[in-house]
Amino acid sequence: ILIGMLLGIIIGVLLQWSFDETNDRVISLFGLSVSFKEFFVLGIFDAGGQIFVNLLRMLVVPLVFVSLVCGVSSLSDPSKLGRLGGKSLFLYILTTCIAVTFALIMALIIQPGEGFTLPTETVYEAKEAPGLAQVIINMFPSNPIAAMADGNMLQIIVFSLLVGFAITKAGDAGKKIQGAFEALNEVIMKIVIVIMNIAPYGVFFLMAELAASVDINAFGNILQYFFLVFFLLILHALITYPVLLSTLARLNPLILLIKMKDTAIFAFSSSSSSATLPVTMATARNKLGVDKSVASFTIPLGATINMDGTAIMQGVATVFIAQVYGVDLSTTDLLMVVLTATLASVGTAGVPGVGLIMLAMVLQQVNLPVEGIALIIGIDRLLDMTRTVVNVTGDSTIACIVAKSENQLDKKMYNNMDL
Ligand code: DAS
Repeated sequence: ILIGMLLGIIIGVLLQWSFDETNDRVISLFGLSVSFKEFFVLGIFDAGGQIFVNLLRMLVVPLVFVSLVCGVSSLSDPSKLGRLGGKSLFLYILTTCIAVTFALIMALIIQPGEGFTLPTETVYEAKEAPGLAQVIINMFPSNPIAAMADGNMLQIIVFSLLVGFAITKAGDAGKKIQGAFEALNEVIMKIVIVIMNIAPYGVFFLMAELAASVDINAFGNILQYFFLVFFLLILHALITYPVLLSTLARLNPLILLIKMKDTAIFAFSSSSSSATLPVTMATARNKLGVDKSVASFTIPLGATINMDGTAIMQGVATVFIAQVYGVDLSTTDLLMVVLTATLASVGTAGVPGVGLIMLAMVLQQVNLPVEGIALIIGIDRLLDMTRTVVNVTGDSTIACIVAKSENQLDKKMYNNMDL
């Protein structure tokens, strides 16, 4: 997968350099004259990349539904679910709050937006940020099939929990259904392995299309913003999570970071926590020793509500945009950013670019001009890829901590570096 990624970047950059607008060779196919670069970049690489991401997404709803039902129905005592949920939720919210608070403080110190000229065009219409009550109400599906069709992850999670719980109370009938779900789960995990086998090609296409189309001169004027976010993302992944893992679970954090390599590449190239979910789940269960009953609950929940990387971008972007527009953020404003960024990440699924849409909610909440997003949209894709890696690393870290606290982590498997 690593080779696929590096090859993709090399080919993409070559394509960007050798075929820019001036000397882009035109090839005529069946009377259609199309530019060589367009044919490759917008044709083959884009199609290949989209097919690969679609294949990954295809699995998300069935995988979450089936593995969650299996996970809950295999719980010896369902009351454990409350503990699992409580621990996961607390840790997810805690790490996101740490992430966005740290980002705000660093952005206020570094002042990345000082001395910046303003663009004019507007980009985003901010959607109303969902209030806490609304987020909770929206978690309960009025139509679970519609929730699955729409990929509404929080509703799917709630429905799966109820089905799994009901199975434990349904005696023989429940046993039959549980067997069916176990079998289905095995089949779905086999599909994950098939898709992971074609990953090198999918990652190649995704990276080639990106490297050939990223607008390199957009960096000139917002390098400070870019590198501050990038630096904080790395810091959060290499300090916050390892500290939590070694203090709360007494596990060697280096092992987790090394075993997360494939998951990180999937997250980086797909920019989507939920598309990476099948791989995050497979890694947690087969490499980090997290028991199925814990992984099938904490990982999908994390992929949906835990986006520390996104919260870091939103913290820095908010301060950056406030500075550019000459707005002083009060302490109340900063607290509102922490709350809104945390809530926004709970309310939205992990798909590419969702961080920017949520940023519009955060800016609106503190009365900042939403068009400030135009400043950072040019390089957001690269940051999106990096923060998605941080998001899935957080999900895996919390899964290990919760599993360890429930004595559901196979420490031998975790420490086995051959896996
Ligand atoms: N791409 C999102 C994710 O999948 C993160 C983001 O958009 O900020 O986690």
